[in-house]
Amino acid sequence: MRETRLHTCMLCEAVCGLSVEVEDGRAVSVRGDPDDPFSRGHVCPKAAAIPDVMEDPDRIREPQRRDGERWARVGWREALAEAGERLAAVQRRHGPDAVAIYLGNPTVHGFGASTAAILLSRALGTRSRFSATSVDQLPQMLASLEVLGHQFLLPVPDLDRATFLLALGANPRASNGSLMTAGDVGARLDALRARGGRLVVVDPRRTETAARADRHLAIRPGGDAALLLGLLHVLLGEGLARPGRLAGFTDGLDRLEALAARFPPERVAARTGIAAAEIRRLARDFAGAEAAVAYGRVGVCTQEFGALASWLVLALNVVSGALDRPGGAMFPSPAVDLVPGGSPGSFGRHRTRVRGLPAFGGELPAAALAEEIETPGPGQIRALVTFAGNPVLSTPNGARLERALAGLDTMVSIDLFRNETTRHAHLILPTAFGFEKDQYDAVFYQLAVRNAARWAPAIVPPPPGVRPDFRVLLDLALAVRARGGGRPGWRTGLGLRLARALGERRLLDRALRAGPRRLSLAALRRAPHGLDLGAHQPRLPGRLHTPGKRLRLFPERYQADLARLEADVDAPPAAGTLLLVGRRQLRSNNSWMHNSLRLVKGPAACTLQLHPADAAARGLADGSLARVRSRVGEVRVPVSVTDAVSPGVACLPHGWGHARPGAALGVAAAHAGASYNDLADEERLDALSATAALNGIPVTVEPGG
Ligand SMILES: Nc1nc2c(c(=O)[nH]1)N[C@H]1C(S)=C(S)[C@@H](COP(=O)(O)OP(=O)(O)OC[C@H]3O[C@@H](n4cnc5c(=O)[nH]c(N)nc54)[C@H](O)[C@@H]3O)O[C@H]1N2
Ligand SMILES: Nc1nc2c(c(=O)[nH]1)N[C@H]1C(S)=C(S)[C@@H](COP(=O)(O)OP(=O)(O)OC[C@H]3O[C@@H](n4cnc5c(=O)[nH]c(N)nc54)[C@H](O)[C@@H]3O)O[C@H]1N2
Ligand code: SF4
Ligand SMILES: [Mo]
Repeated sequence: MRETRLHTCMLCEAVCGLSVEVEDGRAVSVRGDPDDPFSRGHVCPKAAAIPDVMEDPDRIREPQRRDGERWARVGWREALAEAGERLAAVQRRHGPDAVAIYLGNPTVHGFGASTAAILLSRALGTRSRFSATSVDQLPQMLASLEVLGHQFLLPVPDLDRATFLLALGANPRASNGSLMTAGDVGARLDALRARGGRLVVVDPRRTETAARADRHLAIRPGGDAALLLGLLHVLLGEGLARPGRLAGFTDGLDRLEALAARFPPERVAARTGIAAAEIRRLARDFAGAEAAVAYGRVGVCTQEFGALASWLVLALNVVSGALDRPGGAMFPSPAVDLVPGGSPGSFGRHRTRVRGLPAFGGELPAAALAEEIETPGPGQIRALVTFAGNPVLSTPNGARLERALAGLDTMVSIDLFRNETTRHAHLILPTAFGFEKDQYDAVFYQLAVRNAARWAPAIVPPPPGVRPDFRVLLDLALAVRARGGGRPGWRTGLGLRLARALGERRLLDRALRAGPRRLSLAALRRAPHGLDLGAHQPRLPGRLHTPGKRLRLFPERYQADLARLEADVDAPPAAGTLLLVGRRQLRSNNSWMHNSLRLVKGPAACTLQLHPADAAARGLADGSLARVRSRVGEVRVPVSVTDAVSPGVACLPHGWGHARPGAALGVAAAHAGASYNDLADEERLDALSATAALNGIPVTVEPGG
């Protein structure tokens, strides 16, 4: 029997509503749900690949145990008991911090998984906590913590009402938007321009988004903080600042003005690669637009000046009055509000043992994981739990991390596949995926351009040997605790047993009822296409979490990093080196969907883009193989010559590199590509926030034989 069921895509932040044809318990086709008021029927090519992942012959369908290089099936009871005992034994012997946990990106793509993953983290009682945050949005969360008082108070561009979008280091036409959940973001960008609005993109590459913008400014990698100071210089120096009602509760405007005064466009032009006249024009256009908003994303965060640049994006929105104004950068009012209950966040409360790098929100930078495993001494990491992550391909110097993982006493991975990371585990615990799970995106409705909510129940049964994430995470936590693991005195907040007994649905129902809109699971069930909860309303100063509800425009924290910025701004550009930047691709999703033939067939996607002049200077032509070297490693990849990248810039997508031995991903291995993060340097960090500076890596490129 064939029936149409509704679900929500769990792959990227756009949370598209899906209409799925189900036949005999199998999803046979996936389309956009035209009746979803938020995504309006939009989907991208990845949605069709969800069933590919569910039915992938390489998917792990029963717990597996590794003995040397051999893998064998093991029952759940035995697997959980053994995982619990192995982890608890390490903690009993070496202390709670000897067990680390790494939470990958899909953790935030579901209410049940994220809730249970936090509980497992707390149950382990370890300070050795890592996640994808420190290779992603950490600088934006830090800016929100410092300026607004809460790490989750992330302002979102009010895309549907803006008349001028300044996008830095973001490519929503490929990524479908990030920290800006927007169904059919391409159509929303088109609509902005159709109503007379303007889109200006700042990116070292003429991206898919830049190619359809009013203006593209090809910035030199890492130049954003300098550019933003140049813009602020013009705004503040020419009397164009319009903080409006924000001025009534903002501190530090005078100090920001004094800082910006030191950065006239003429001073930053060489560092940014953007002419002073262009910077002045941009500042005036931005100030003159009715509803302008600045938006920065991955390219602004994962670079050498990620923290300063992310702060200055927010500062530009304050100075121009865009913050909390319709058409500006606004704060959603989601049905499940993560701000009041969630921890406001912290920075530098503890540090890594080896390099002394700061924790953010209790998490240590992923760039430090390998050395914390390798370096002996008290607190050395001897065991690792990974959940829905692939740090060997997604964090800097993956090759080193891989060697470190091989030396662990114990590793337990909760994942769908035996991939480049999980193949080092001693036990892999497989979970339900896709349409086999309920879907509610608490995190992404907190980041949506319009208030919305959509809940979908699982619509097909999982393979009999797998279990829901929620249950596996809690059962693992209980198994470790039962054997004397964890940290005495550390509580999980919500009890593990209680959480397990209540189950994911009742916990969600509670969270919805406690939320500001007093919704319930029943209310969401009655609206299977999703609820439109309206446009954003101004929420400041009420929503600020700072003492006295003041907006701290110039937090002390950033002062310390300004000397480094000034030195960089005035340094002459190094001649001859190429700077490597990343490239997200519509048909690829971080490191883990390359086993879907439908997505990887066709011309190779993992190519190094070079400007024609740079290619010619190195004797490289389109399609020829290049050897790319950085301080930490080298890869060989085919070249694709294009003037979309600026001279001096080389561009490579991340998440590839599937030729490593030991993984069980047949299709991906046949379309292996090379891993960007074999070039990314674990010592190249944004010095202030310890976020990995994955972009702007100096590399040499030569013919690769
Ligand atoms: N198809 C697809 N969609 C995805 C993902 C995916 O892998 N594939 N991943 C998802 C995830 S986890 C995230 S976090 C989001 C990310 O979403 P985005 O941030 O929109 O994605 P990117 O394409 O990485 O955009 C970063 C841009 O920064 C540019 N850049 C590099 N260095 C600099 C610099 O120094 N300054 C400036 N101004 N720009 C620079 C790069 O050229 C690139 O175009 O995408 C999500 N959506
Ligand atoms: N050079 C470079 N590196 C980057 C980036 C970049 O732009 N450039 N981007 C960074 C960013 S923004 C991010 S978010 C990270 C992502 O980095 P990670 O989070 O470490 O890795 P992913 O590639 O997202 O891998 C997700 C894993 O989760 C598994 N998985 C998927 N769905 C589920 C599920 O429902 N349940 C379970 N149990 N497992 C599941 C997949 O099989 C896969 O193993 O990469 C970062 N690394
Ligand atoms: S845009 Fe994102 S949420 Fe929408 S179908 Fe594609 S991957 Fe899924
Ligand atoms: Mo990400």
